[in-house]
This record gives sequence, structure tokens and C-alpha cells, in this order.
Amino acid sequence: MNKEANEAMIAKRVDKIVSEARVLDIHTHLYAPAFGKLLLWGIDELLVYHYLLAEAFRYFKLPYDKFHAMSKAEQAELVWDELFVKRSPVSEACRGVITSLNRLGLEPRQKDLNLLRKWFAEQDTDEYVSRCMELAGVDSLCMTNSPFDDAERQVWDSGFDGDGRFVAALRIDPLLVSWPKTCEWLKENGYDVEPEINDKTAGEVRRFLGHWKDKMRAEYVMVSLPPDFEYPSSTACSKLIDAVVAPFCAEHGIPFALMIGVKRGVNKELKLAGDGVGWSKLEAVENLCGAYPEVKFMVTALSREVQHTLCVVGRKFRNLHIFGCWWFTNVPHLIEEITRMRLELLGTSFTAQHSDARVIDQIIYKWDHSRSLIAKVLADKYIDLARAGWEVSDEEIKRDVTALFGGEFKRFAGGH
Ligand code: RAT
Ligand code: ZN
Repeated sequence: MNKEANEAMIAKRVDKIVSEARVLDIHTHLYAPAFGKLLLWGIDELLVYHYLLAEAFRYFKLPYDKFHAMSKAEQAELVWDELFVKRSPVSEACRGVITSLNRLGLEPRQKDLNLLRKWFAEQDTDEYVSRCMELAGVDSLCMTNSPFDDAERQVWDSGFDGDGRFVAALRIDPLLVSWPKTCEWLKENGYDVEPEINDKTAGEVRRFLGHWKDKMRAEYVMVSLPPDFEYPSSTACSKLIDAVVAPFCAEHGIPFALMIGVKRGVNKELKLAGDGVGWSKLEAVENLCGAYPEVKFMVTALSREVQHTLCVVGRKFRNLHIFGCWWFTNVPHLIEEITRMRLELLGTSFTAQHSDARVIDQIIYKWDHSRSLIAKVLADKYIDLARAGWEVSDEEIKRDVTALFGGEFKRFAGGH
């Protein structure tokens, strides 16, 4: 085979292997069917996704509160009209709706949404979840589980038996970002804590985390943090990491995931869609990884500008696992750029993507779109290797893709 034909063949082989690879989606906001209404799906949920609302509000003329007071169906109709009828749905979040509908066998060009609504209403929840997971090639996925959320806590307290496809992750934002309020809440809920983070308080907060880790069978602890997060520092967040979270994660051997760079509430009128981004100080990650070599840290960063620095930090610390193209970086040109950069600096020792899906149907598009970009970048890398004198086999490609799609996370979290 001549060189060009061989290279075209490599690209084809990679594309096939990546498109068939099974995924462990390590960060979503999805719930197992047993969580009832907390599991979101269907056309209205797809259209009121906060990624789409941020775009639709650029055209809406009505006051924010008027929109928020509308029913979900009415909101979905407004979004559909502005983003899909009056304009072409070229943005990543809009295209995602089209991909998901299309892969479900539905015609996306609808005059009104009622036909689609009728179809979704006829689906059996459990079968539908399995179908979305099958179409996305997702074997299992991590939820985001907050013990501070009343609705969610009720499900855990009423005895959720577990669902092998849905893995729990213990989310602790209120603990680290609003300590005074959370301290009060813990007190009201039977924990003997004080505003000052002394030994007794730290022990009680660790007891709280232990209770929820065991109840949820959580596989990691996670938090999202602002761009100005610093460690070490005199903040309650930094003190709680030292006194509670790091020792807790070390004792139980579970990772601590930090999602860094979100500026919450840049425009509060937009509610969930109103968060922004800022450049983060990744010295905090260097300091944490250096201070706690026995703790497994997972990090994703929200701004494009710090992705290179994050890769370099990853090269320095083996107790750091870098994952996903998060939120505003989950767009094609950045997935391609970031994945390429990571492969060049870290080999295959990272998790290429997580979906961050909030609506189960979204896993179809999120994984479809990411797979084709990851395949493209990987093919380039194997072609470069072939040019250097190393022909990769199908088995080797499969091994590498498995690593990028959850295998490396398992190795890192499992410690073998
Ligand atoms: O991507 C999102 O949906 C964001 O709203 C956030 O949930 C973010 O992913 C997070 O986990 O904080
Ligand atoms: Zn998320």
C-alpha cells in the first residue's frame, strides 16, 4: 500500500474503533430512573437547557422574570422559535438538539413541538434511558449527588438500591464555597460544628462526608471553584481542604475532583445560565498536588487560556488526573485543540471527555460530536507515528481509546 492509501486507511480504522468504543462518562448531572422527576428527558427539557437559554436570551425582548414565570412548554416554544425557526441552529448546543432528535429517528424540522412531545410521552422511562445510553455508546455514567439538595436527599433516605449504570459522585460545593451558611445547616442537621474550623468541627464534617459517601457509595468527591481559588490561603475553603477533604479522601482512597474557573452569577437574571468564566490560578493545583501526594486529584479547567498550563502541571504530578472539556470548552474547535494538546503533552494518561449532560437525550449528541473530533485528532497522531516508523495495530488503537474513554480514570481512581 502506498503512503497516502495507508494514511487514509489509518484514519478509517481509527474512526471505526472510536465510533464503536464504549464509554464511562465521568461527569454528568443525570440521575438513575429511581430518582423519578430528577431524571430529565424529552423535547421541552432539551430546549430549556441552560446552554440554550443563554443563547435565546440574546434575542428575547421580554423581561427575565416574565420568562422564568412561564411554563416549561411555553419557554421551550420561545426558544424553538428564536433559535430554530427564525435562525439556523448552528451553535453547538443547538446542533446538539438536532443530532439527538435525528439519532432517535425523529424529524427535527417541526412546525410545532406537539408531535415530538407526544412521542416522548409514549416512551417507557427505563427503556428510554437504555436506548439513549446505547445510542451514545455509554455503559455507565457518574451522577452529581448533593447531600445538600432536599429533593435528592429524600431519594437516598428512602432507600435507593443502586443501578449499576449510574455511579455516585459526592458533590460538596456548599461546604467549600459557603461555609458560614453550611455550618449553620450542618448544625441544624445534627452535626456538632462551629464556625471556627477546629479539630472537633473538622471531625464532625468528616463524619458527615463519611455518612454520605457510604450511603451513596460515591466513587469520588467533587467541587466546582471560582477562578480566584487559591491554595494555601486563609479562606475557609483552603482550611476545610486541609482539615477535612484531603484527609478524608486520603483515608478512603477516593479522588477529589476540582472543576476550576466558574464565576457564578455573572448575570443572576439568567439563573443557571448566568455563570461565567475566568482564568484560574493553577498554582493552587500545583500546591495541592505537592502538599498531598497521597491524595488523588482530578482537575478540569473552564477557560481555554489555562489548558496548556494544566497539561504542564499534569506532567509534574502523577496524583493529578486531567479530565474533559468542560462546559464552555465543550465546543468542537476547543475539543479538538485541547485533546491534541493533551495527547502531545500527556500521552493517553487523561480522560478525553465527559458529557456534563443534564438531560438524558443529550448524551447522544455530546458523545457523537466528541467522538468524531477525538477520532480526527487520534488519526493525526497515529499517522505522524507511521511517518516516524511505528505502525499502530487495531488492538493498540482500541487499548488507547478505552483509556481515554474512562479506562484511565478507573486506573487512576482504583490505583492499579
Ligand atoms: O455544564 C453545566 O451544566 C454547568 O451548569 C455546571 O453544572 C457545571 O458543569 C458544574 O458541574 O458545575
Ligand atoms: Zn457539571
